Amino acid sequence: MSNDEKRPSWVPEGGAEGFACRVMDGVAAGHDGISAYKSAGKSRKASKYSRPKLTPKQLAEGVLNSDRGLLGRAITLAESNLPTHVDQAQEVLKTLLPHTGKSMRIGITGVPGVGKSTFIESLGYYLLNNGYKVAVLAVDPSSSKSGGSILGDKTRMERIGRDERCFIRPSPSSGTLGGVARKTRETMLICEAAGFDVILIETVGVGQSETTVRSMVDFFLLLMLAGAGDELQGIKKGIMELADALVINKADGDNELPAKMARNEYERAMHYLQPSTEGWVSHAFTCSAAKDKGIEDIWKVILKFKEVTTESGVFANHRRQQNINWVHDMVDEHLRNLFTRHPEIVKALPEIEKRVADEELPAVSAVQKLIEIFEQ
Ligand SMILES: Nc1nc2c(ncn2[C@@H]2O[C@H](COP(=O)(O)OP(=O)(O)O)[C@@H](O)[C@H]2O)c(=O)[nH]1
Ligand SMILES: [Mg+2]
Repeated sequence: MSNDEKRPSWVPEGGAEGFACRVMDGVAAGHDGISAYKSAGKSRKASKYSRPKLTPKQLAEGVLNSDRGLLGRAITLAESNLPTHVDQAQEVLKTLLPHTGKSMRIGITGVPGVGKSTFIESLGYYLLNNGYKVAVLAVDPSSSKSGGSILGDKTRMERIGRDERCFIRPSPSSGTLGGVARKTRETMLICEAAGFDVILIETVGVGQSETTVRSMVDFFLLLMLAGAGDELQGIKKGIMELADALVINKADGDNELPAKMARNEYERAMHYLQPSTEGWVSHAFTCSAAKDKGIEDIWKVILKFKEVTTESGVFANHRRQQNINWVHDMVDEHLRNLFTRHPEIVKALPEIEKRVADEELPAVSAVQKLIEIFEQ
């Protein structure tokens, strides 16, 4: 299989050797799924069937040495649901854990079309030019349905995707938000161990994914548009309270003035909101991701945030609490899976649901019945 077959369709023609993003094989095709990956310029002729099996120790060493090929393989292993792979991935992670935690973890949310991918590319470009190594991840539980979209808009990441110091990984495309979140967290840790200084996580601004991403990052940024309509206000308040900064994007051309006005309006509104992070007052800004305007100021805000919260101890506390919450989330997820996949529950549930819907059976009794079946 040629290396080109593994290239996403949006790789620019010609001169794409250094292009950092490749489409990985699905897990079912082989756990590390990058048989045709060119590592360090060496072409591997062998198919995935003859690819040497690596021990977790070798994978971890590769990650620590910033070997991009092995980084990809370690992540693919962490994304696998096969029990043997889960065990191996845990071993890799255990070795890597002492080398994690040094990056700045930033979540970016906002409705589709607001410019998240463009913003990430603009900020990523700025960071690369300032000597940072940047990893871009995505949490998009819907991406399996939409056929594995890469960060929503595939054409957006060209400028940074070519850079060797940048690593872009699409959302793991499987199942529940909880499953996607676990994999993204582990990917984030693997990227940190590989030496990336800034992790940017894009999430679709729908459903529960904001809260999930908020729970894995240090700084959470909400992108918005000027004049997006009052019907959105209800949703915005809840999400606004999660944000450490609110940025009105597309402040360019005719939209510059409305964006500034919106900024002032949101700035006022934010006085009445709970702060997202203790000891930090969130503010509103404008930027144009497409024109690279206002990006540096936002990075300065992020640096200030880090300084203030590190000083106060909130930064470290926040991460400790996130680790604890992570365990609870995974227990919840695991128990829910045990429950919903239990053969007797699968059998009994439709009838019990029907009786509850028909008001024959009170909800509490239904729960008692289900738990009884589960515990038998
Ligand atoms: N005028 C203008 N257009 C932008 C800006 N940022 C993004 N866009 C455009 O908005 C559309 C959606 O951007 P995208 O980054 O894919 O949004 P996402 O769905 O939030 O990731 C694209 O057509 C972008 O070119 C900006 O700052 N100014
Ligand atoms: Mg996008």
